[in-house]
Amino acid sequence: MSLPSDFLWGFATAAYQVEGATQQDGRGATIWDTFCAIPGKIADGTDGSVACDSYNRTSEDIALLKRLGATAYRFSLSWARIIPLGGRNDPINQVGIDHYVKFVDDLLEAGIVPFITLLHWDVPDALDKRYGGLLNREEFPLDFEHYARVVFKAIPKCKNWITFNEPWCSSILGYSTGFFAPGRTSNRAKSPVGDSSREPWIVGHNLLVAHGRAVKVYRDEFKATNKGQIGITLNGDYTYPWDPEDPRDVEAANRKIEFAISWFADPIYLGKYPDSMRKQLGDRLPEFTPEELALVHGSNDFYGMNHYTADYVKHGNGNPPPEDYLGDLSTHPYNKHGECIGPETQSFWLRPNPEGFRGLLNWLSKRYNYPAIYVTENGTSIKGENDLKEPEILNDVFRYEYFRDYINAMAKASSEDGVNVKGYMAWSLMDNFEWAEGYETRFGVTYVNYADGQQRKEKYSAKKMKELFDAVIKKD
Ligand code: GBH
Repeated sequence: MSLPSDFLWGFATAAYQVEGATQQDGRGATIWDTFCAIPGKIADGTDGSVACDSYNRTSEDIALLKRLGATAYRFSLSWARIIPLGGRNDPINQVGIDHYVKFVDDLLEAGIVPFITLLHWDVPDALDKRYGGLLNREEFPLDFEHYARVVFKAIPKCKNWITFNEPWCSSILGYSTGFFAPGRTSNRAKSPVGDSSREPWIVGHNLLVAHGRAVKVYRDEFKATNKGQIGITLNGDYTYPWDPEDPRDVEAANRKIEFAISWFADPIYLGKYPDSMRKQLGDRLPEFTPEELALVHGSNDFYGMNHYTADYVKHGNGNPPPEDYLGDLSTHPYNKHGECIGPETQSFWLRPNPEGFRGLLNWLSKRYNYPAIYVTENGTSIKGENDLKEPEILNDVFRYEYFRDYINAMAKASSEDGVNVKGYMAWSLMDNFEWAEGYETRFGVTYVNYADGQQRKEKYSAKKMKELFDAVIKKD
């Protein structure tokens, strides 16, 4: 088992989860600042106002990456630092741009290849208030296109661009369950506004069109000179039928991936929404206009893959409620024979299943004709980790074993199955603000001591990562 000699590996983070400094240097508010301020939305009542303070510690973070041997780093830009009000006629904040230009220069100087995500969920709040943010089919894609152009122009040295992180989460968690900002849902106990039967499908559609617009700008105006590549990052679990003998479970397991991933990837690679989604959602799933489809179809230079876990899937009753977003099915940690998918972690949705990583790499490769894949996130929390103190908390053997098994599964997919995987970024470089879970759930290979000035200390998994990759990356 092996990975190609030019394989890139490193770590990933996102602006709102690590930067802090939310009031600094002219940054505008984002929907996450607003959401965190609503009592009850974040488990421990915290927010991202300080987080890891990475905005003020760029050289410390780069030194850390270098020490760990990383050859790539994926991070996201805070749109509201660059255009505080977000819109295409709003003022630009040069200090925000300068910050990221210098960060990219410093990464390159350290020999680390930057992967920039344009939007990792933190939509400028002013756009949400002005016209409904992601719900607006005309305005949002145009404002995103403008923001993308400003950034491409300012940072020509970055060669790897990701438009959106996990549009599934923005759509479903933001507009169906209300678990994430802006928290809209039909559940009136959670939100006075929202329509879970329609809004998530509209938002998903608008994100696809906005992605297509940004890609067109990059290809038309920058690609020839800057020679970079651009894609979108999608999240999705692998699935196994709860009862492999029941064809309805087999079909449901496949449908689960279609509702999570093909919702976005089919329009991009195949030029249409999956039949299973059209069948269940009817006209609640928007239709592409010819102009929109021309923007979306063929709009990935590479596939950005976020992957963490797998589920057993049982078929539903054929009559899903209007707020169903899974595809008329249920997910389970145990199958019919009582076999468990993997051990528990601190995250209710995450159980390690490395074989599923290989399974999904193959599933994607077959459906989308072996695209270039960058794994833009993969990692795990550990049950009870946050209850530990130093030095025990640094001894994350469970996380190390997770990485070892997932990296080996990926190497097998590469050398034995012909999957075209070109890079891997572990989630995450350091413990950080885990959205609705606050700081109670840790994903870092580096421990962050929030009680003591955000001090960083490498865990065991951080120190072992280079060794794991050295063992599988081919030498020229
Ligand atoms: C990533 O999403 C994010 O990109 C990153 O910011 C985050 O810190 C990291 O995971 C760790 O959580 O509420 O039952 O419907 C991972 C994919 C998809 C995992 C949605 C949680 C919630 C399922 N996420 N899922 S549910």
